[in-house]
Amino acid sequence: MRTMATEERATYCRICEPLCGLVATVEDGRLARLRPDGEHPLSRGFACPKGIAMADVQNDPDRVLRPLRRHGTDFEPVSWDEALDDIGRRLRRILRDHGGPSVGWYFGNPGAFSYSHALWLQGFMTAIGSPNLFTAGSQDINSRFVASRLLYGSLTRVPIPDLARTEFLLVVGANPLVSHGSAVSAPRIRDQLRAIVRRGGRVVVVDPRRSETARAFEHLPVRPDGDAWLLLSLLHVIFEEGREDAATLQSQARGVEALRAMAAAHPPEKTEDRTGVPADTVRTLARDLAAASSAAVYGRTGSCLGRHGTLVNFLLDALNVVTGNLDRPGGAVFGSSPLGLERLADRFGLASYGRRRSRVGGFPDVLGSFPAALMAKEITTPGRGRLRAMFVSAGNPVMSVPDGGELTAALSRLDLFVAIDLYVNDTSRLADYVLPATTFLEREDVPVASLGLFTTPFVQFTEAVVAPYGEARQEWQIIDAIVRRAGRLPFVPGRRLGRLPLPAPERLLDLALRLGPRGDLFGLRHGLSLRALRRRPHGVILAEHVRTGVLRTVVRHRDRRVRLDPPEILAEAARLGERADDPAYPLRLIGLRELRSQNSWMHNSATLMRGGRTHTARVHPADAAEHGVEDGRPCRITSPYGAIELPAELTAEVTRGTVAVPHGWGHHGGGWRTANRAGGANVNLLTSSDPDQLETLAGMAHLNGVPIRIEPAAG
Ligand SMILES: Nc1nc2c(c(=O)[nH]1)N[C@H]1C(S)=C(S)[C@@H](COP(=O)(O)OP(=O)(O)OC[C@H]3O[C@@H](n4cnc5c(=O)[nH]c(N)nc54)[C@H](O)[C@@H]3O)O[C@H]1N2
Ligand SMILES: Nc1nc2c(c(=O)[nH]1)N[C@H]1C(S)=C(S)[C@@H](COP(=O)(O)OP(=O)(O)OC[C@H]3O[C@@H](n4cnc5c(=O)[nH]c(N)nc54)[C@H](O)[C@@H]3O)O[C@H]1N2
Ligand code: SF4
Ligand SMILES: [Mo]
Repeated sequence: MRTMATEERATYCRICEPLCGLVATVEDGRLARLRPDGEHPLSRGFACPKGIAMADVQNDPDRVLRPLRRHGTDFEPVSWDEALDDIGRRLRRILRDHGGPSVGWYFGNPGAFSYSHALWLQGFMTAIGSPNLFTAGSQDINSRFVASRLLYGSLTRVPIPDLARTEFLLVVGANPLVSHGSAVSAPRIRDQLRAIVRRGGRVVVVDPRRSETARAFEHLPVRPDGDAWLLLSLLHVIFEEGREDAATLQSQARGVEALRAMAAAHPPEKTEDRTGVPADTVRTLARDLAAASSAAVYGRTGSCLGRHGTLVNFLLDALNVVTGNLDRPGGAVFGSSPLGLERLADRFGLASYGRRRSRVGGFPDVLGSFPAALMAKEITTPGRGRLRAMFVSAGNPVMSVPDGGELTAALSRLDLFVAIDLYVNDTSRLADYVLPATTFLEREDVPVASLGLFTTPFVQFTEAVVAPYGEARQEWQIIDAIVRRAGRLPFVPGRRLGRLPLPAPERLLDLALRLGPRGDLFGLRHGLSLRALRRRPHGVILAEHVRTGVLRTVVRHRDRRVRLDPPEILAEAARLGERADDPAYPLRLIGLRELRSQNSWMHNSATLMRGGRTHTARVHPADAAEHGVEDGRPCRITSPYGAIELPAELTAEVTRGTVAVPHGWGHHGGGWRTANRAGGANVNLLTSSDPDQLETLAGMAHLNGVPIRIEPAAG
């Protein structure tokens, strides 16, 4: 009888941003199960249901494990060589006939958790000479990056709340008890928030929905998209009552007079209509915030996806500066990557903003990418630079980008469409080829994108815990092979590097670690190297707290001061409220994240779908009564751009006038059978890809606060 080889291997989860430690049990080369890692120094035995259920994805019989080629309306398996040869040949022809810009790439959210995927993708774009990169960022966080660019002169410096030391956390549009924290990496974030209250501090949650986080702490309901007015009114009160930290402002910032003037126009009594927040409440909150011994103002998708996302993010940080809470213990602080990435990005011109303009709509690039909402029109609008070929890796833009219907039609018209994914999803089902990617459990990694966002500075390297199943390959290998088949070489991205071919990712990582701010400088001092990280499989805490007093090294403006009067922001503030409300659409649609979903991609897990989960629209009982909508009955939601039908779930957790619907449901036609059976509707049939509807400064999709009406569904 054969004995089974069973092994336990420490790794970390790469589904969402806390990156919790996991232990994988591997039996004969297959993943048997995942459990939380009790020895992980930050997550200390915590993992959420999604992390554990990654085992379902790993072992999913619906996973794509061989290259698939379109065959009529279906797919047939082909060998890697057949797939790559054909893709290379077609790509070469398209490049010859139409040039680099006719080739586009959409890079989805899970790609951001891989240390090698984004780098090779940049190498690909550089090699073929195309500016047409699109990412999930324009549906997620680009407004935050642009705000940082305007404030600090650097797109990639995003302040994080100093959770361990703050006495007052003001959360504007985030639900960390469900999302587990975003644009911040803080394992066990629930415990961290509770600890604030336990030591006598406060957590106040500004949200149109009484979210899980709002319920656990203090809730301040706001009208969807009312945040700009609310934040301006908070600043108004602080300035009017002389509660600003004048000394800190003097030393840290410039342009405060313009900010003061902007806020002066928005007393809380005047903004009540926009925010739904009583003026007295705003005044009290402003005083409490200014009086707190330390405070951090923090926002996430609820503050990024409205009509004025960049302005709102700017104002969040402005509040931190004005109350003297930027770059100090317990305030909003700047982490730094042990890879020295911030400096590298600046030096090599990788963190660009507005260096190029999109062909359609003339939007500035953000970190070298254009608004994904424009993809469909870039494919269908005639003229030079029209997209003829698209690659989609780790994404499902038909479900995640505005106007999924328009995108479905456009993607079907391409000369070449290649998807790199774990599944055939609603997007990749339209492709000529679906190429099988490894899961994160099948690749080595380091959390490059999160290293500067840990509230406790931390780094972890993991090996792959299982070898790739079937014929799955890592994205960098796939991209490398495609570039070479197209007759080019993948170059190190960046403007000032000349043409350096990319070495293997582990080699690059080791270099960056060793030459980075905590590196061993190849033995010149005690410090980090890949070898050192390999010896610490549960990860390494690098410091107890994020360093403060670093602002002058963070800010890239010549005078090293935070800029509170960027002309882009003043212009945006002047545009506030320009759009008249159409009485035909009296309600506002917002998003919602669920504990057992991850955007569109974990609905095929039996464990997560247990209990007959369904997709619903949460409607306030009074709004339902007014529009004749009944609990549990199908209701029709109509926006100026489309309509969907979903069962209504009546609940007073949403404020009056607000309807909340999760995104990422309504799968059909893909290869994930459980997901297809789950039903629901694609909420992004209600959102708009019209360039006029995108946020001006960052080209962000408008996904929260979308005007809608509801009525009972016919029949
Ligand atoms: N379980 C789970 N976790 C996830 C994900 C998931 O799908 N499921 N997705 C991951 C991803 S990709 C991301 S980007 C993060 C996002 O992380 P978060 O932003 O923390 O997640 P959300 O739950 O979307 O929280 C946004 C909150 O903003 C509120 N909101 C909506 N509109 C407005 C508004 O106009 N103003 C204000 N003030 N609030 C508003 C919503 O009601 C919601 O409670 O979560 C990550 N984590
Ligand atoms: N209306 C509305 N729309 C939204 C949002 C919202 O709040 N409201 N949120 C937005 C946000 S914040 C985000 S991040 C986007 C997400 O949007 P996307 O990134 O476009 O889509 P996901 O649903 O995350 O799908 C990810 C795909 O990657 C695949 N995948 C998973 N792991 C890997 C891997 O390691 N390699 C490869 N190659 N593939 C992998 C999955 O199978 C899945 O098909 O949605 C956005 N869309
Ligand atoms: S919270 Fe996020 S990182 Fe942690 S186990 Fe869950 S999905 Fe993974
Ligand atoms: Mo996201």
